[in-house]
Formats: sequence, structure tokens, C-alpha cells
Amino acid sequence: MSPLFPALTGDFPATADRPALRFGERSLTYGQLAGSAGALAARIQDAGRVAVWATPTPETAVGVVAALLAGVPAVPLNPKSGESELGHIVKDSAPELVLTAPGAELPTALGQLTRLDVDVHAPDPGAAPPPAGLTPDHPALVVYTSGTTGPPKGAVIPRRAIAATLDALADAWQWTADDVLVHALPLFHVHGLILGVLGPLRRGGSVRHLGRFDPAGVARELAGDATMLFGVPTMYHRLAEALPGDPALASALGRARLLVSGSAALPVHDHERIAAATGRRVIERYGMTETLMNTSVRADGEPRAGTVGVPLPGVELRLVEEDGTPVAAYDGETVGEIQVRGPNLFIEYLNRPDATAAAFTADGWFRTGDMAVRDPDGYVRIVGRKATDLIKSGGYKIGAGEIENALLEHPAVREAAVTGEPDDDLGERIVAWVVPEDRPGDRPGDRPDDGLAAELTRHVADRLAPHKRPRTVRFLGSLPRNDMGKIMKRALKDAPQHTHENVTGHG
Ligand code: MCA
Ligand code: AMP
Repeated sequence: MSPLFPALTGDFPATADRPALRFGERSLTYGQLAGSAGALAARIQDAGRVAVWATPTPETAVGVVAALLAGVPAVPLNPKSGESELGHIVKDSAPELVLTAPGAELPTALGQLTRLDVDVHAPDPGAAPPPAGLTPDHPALVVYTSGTTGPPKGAVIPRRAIAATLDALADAWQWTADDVLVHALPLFHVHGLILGVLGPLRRGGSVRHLGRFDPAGVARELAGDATMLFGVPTMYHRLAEALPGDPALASALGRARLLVSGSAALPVHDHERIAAATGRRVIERYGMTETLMNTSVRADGEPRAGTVGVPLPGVELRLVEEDGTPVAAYDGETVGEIQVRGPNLFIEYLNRPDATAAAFTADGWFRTGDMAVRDPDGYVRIVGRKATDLIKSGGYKIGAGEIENALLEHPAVREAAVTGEPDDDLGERIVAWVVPEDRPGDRPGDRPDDGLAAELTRHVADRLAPHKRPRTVRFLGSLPRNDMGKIMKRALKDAPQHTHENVTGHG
């Protein structure tokens, strides 16, 4: 197949001096990136799979680009993952090596892997020929994503899906080599890694990564030569909050060519506040780890708050009723599940043929689980999701089941249930409902001590990841169950509960 990064392989009119990446003070030109990624690709070309310790650094970008040049599937790892989550991912994906920035401290769960420090200034080894036998369906990345129950599943994303989605977005957004993207997204998910790093590199443009999100960094870059901003709704919410007292931020956002939000719904109120203060409208696109991008409001289309725009070129999208019958109506009212088909789709869940089979219909449509309506002109509005046990918090997808399992491993927890509640900042906030074990000397009705909520929060953050920690813990005497013994999550709010509540804040 044609190269994923023409600008790195000389088929593109980019000069070697053109800026490719900047992380804080550290930057690489296309010439330097071709050199360091080429040198690393030569070293890893015989590996079956490589893990990448995905800190927000140039080493992560060089590591992933090298793996793609070598045709070796890469597994990005969240550097804040706890031992239990990392242990699962490493066992499931069985990488041979872990690529990392020099000096990074790796946890014991990665102890058995050979460590390879990425040298971002490695000299150019001369263009190596692309490995033979690389087909469009060759796996490029394995990205872990949560389901309703059990540990995260590895979505195997082929090279053609990356090329197809990035080229469809280029069409929808008029995205070119002249664009300079700014963002602060994590690099172990599709949004930050594929759209936010591989996207600019495929176009021959450049990316500035802020390391961590803050409105001042966004304002600085957009007041300079950055042209586009990618973020999750929580980031746009925080920009909307900051705008009234920050005219410099308003004018910087006003200069942007494109402000793009995705990973969760951006509330209309935030859309409106940003438009009123900056004169610019945020556009939304809709995607998923398994499908990459499906729809977007186009740069040359009408921005419409509350919608995710129209299907991208090459993406077939339909709505279906509960029994699988396609919805014919474009009436802004008839709700159906979104199913998609196209070159943007993943291949399978690694080692999970059962889950892969369940995710597709017999005729190859992927069931997204998202519920939507279509306006008469084809604009899609997402109105909900099928599974109540999936929570979107800060743009991260989190399964209630994996948090419940982690809580149940704590000796002070007898029973646990996890739900999502609306949150202005995070979209949804994780709430843990816990029946504590009796402690010696407890009398019926005693409240658990205040320390337990904080301890359970820490327990989940340490085992899984900080973004999966409950923000609120509520203690109950028992969980409401139906006759079959199944927990009735909708009844939790009305169940008699100890009034103790520990709100752990927004960090
Ligand atoms: C707080 N922290 C803790 C604890 N409490 N650490 C350990 N134990 C605790 N009890 C630390 C955190 O590690 C973090 O550290 C800091 O406190 C703040 O954490 P948190 O509150 O979680 O962060 P936040 O400020 O609320 O983060 C908001 C955010 C973040 C920046 C918007 O949620 C984010 O980056 N979201 C992006 C999600 C994303 O990219 N999703 C894409 C997947 P420190 O200060 O060191 O950081 S969806 C996708 O890819 C599809 C395809 C799509 O459509 O896009
Ligand atoms: P993930 O599996 O983490 O890739 O998350 C994918 C899910 O994020 C989708 O199934 C949607 O529920 C949600 N999502 C992504 N983009 C949007 C958007 N613009 N509006 C609403 N939901 C979105």
C-alpha cells in the first residue's frame, strides 16, 4: 500500500526542515523524524508487537511512527495505568519490547519486557525500503478500550483504517500541510494519537502538544501560528468557563481556523458560550476506537450545535431498530442504533473472537451501541447509548464492571455497584455505591469512617487508572436487587443509604 506518511518517505513536497512535532521546548523537523523513526524501525523490524509507554513526549510519536514504518503493530500504554490494568494489557497483547523515553521509570508489570529507549536524535540511516508484504489490512495499532464488563479489550486497527479516516477528515476539514494543530490529549487513545499526532504527520503539517491541558497554553499557540485545536468536551467546557475573564483567550480562539470537539457530546450551552465570546463555532465529529471517525460537521458545512454532522466520505451509516430493521426516516425524531461499515473499521478484538462476532451483524455492519436520530438533511444527532454500564467521563470510556470488580477486591467492600451521573465538567462522573463489610464492634446503622471513601478511590486509581476512580462514594446497607438477584441500578438513588458522601473533586 502507499506510504502512511508521504512527507517522511520523500514523495511529498515537504522539505526536511519543515517542523513536524513540538512538545514543550522539544521539537523535530520532518528530516529529524525520518532519521530517528527510520533508525528505530530498523531496530524493531523483527519484533512481533511492541508496546509504547505513551507519555506526552516526542519519544512516543517517534516510537509509534517507527513501528508503523517497520510494519510492527504498536500497543500504546497509559503511563498512569495501575498494575492490574497494565498486567492485563501486557498479558493479552504479548509485546516483545517496550519503547520508552530515556529515564522513564517503568512499573514492575512491565518487568519482563525488553526496554528500548527511543533516541529522537538518532542519525538518519538512509531511507530503508518499506517492509515487503505490508497489506492495507496489516495491523497497525492495538488500542485498549473498555466494555461494560470485564477488563478492556484490544481493538486491532489496520493501516487502511488510519489512512481512510485521516484522508476523510482532510476532506471534511480542508486539512492541509499548512495546518498547525495544538492539543493536550493523551497519546494512548485514538483521539490524541491517531487524529492528534498521525493526522498532522500524514498531511505533512505539524502538531504542538501542550503536555497538559490549560487555557493559557491553548491561547499562546492559537495567538501564534497554530490553526486548529482538538479537544474533548471537558476541555472546551473549561475554555468556556475561562473566557469571560480572559480577552486574550477569546481573541486567540477567534483566530483559529478550526475548533474541533469529540469523544463525547459537547453541551449546547458550552457551544453557545464559546461562539458568543469568540465568534467561532466549535465543530463536532463522532468516532469510536473500533471505527475511528464516522461523521463530522464539515468545515464548509453549516455548524449545528448538538449534532455530529454527516457521514464522512467512504463511511456507510445506518440507524436500526431493536429488531435490526433499518430506519428509513430522516425526520429528526425516529431513534435507532447507529451501525457503520467502511474502510475505517477495526479488524477484531485481540484474542476475543466471541466479542468480535457479537460486535458485527451478519452482513458486516458494526454495532456502535450509540442511539441517534437524523435530521432531514442527514445531520446525525446522538441522543444516548444502549448500555447504561458504559460511562463517558472527561472523554474517557469507562466500564462500570471493571470498577465494580476492582472495588470488590478491597477487603472492606462486601458489595459494589457503579453508575455515571451528570457532571458539568466531566460530562459524567463515576459514582460508586458500596456495601461495606461489617467491622468488629460495629452496631447496625454505624457509618463507615470517612477514610474509607478516600481509600477506595485510591484503590481504584492505583489498580486501574486515575481517570477511572470514583468521584463520589455512597455507602448503603444493601443494594436493591430484583427477584433474580440482579442489582437494580435505577433504584439505587432511592435505596436507604448512609448519608456519608465523599466527593473527590476534579483534580
Ligand atoms: C487525582 N489524581 C489522582 C487521584 N486523584 N491520582 C491518583 N489517585 C487519586 N486518588 C491525579 C491524576 O492522576 C491527575 O494527575 C490529576 O490528579 C488530575 O486528574 P483528573 O482529575 O482525572 O484529571 P482532570 O483534570 O479531570 O482531566 C480532565 C481531562 C482528561 C484533561 C479533560 O479527562 C483528559 O485528558 N481526557 C481526554 C480523554 C481522551 O482523550 N479520550 C479519547 C478516547 P496529573 O495532574 O499528573 O495529570 S475516545 C476516542 O479516542 C474516540 C475515538 C473519540 O471519539 O475520540
Ligand atoms: P471510545 O470507545 O473511547 O473510543 O469512545 C467512543 C464513544 O464516544 C462513542 O461510541 C460515543 O458514545 C462517544 N462519542 C465520541 N464522539 C462523540 C461526539 N462528538 N458526541 C457524542 N458522543 C461521542
